[in-house]
Amino acid sequence: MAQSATPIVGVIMGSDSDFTVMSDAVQVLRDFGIPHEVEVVSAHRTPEKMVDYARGAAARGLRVIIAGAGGAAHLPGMVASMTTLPVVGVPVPLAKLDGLDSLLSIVQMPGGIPVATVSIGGAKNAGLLAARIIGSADPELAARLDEYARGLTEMVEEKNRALQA
Ligand code: RP5
Repeated sequence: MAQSATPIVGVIMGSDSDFTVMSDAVQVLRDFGIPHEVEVVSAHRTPEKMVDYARGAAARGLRVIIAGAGGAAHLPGMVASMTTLPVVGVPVPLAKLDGLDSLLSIVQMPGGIPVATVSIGGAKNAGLLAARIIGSADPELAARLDEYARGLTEMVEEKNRALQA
């Protein structure tokens, strides 16, 4: 899958200041060659853009949305309320409460509107979860995700061999 192809994963965040965290998700999508787009969409500062983005996402070809925000992190949940695409939420840690506020704002969704919430600052896993969702209907990508998992196993074994040397 080429980067120039139509994006199938949307990475959105409440502020450009979130990109230091969210870039980990983007890196995973790049590494797996998954066409994606990156955009600042704020639930509070650009509410109408958020509505348009969420409502238009599926029709534009997106299959997964990764949404990151910090503090009063309403973006993932609000987007999930306006699309049936899977939404992966990333709690971005801010200085004051270390991301606990972001986590609770994203994870405590009411029944009926799911957001798959990763750990505080866990944008890498958000990228991998999006890849797994896409990979569930893409055997070639699924094979590369298997290979990635085998690489993690091998890395641990190498460390064990080094410990025993
Ligand atoms: C949230 O407010 C954003 O997601 C960001 O994490 C936080 C702070 O935004 P800035 O003041 O850095 O733009 O909506």
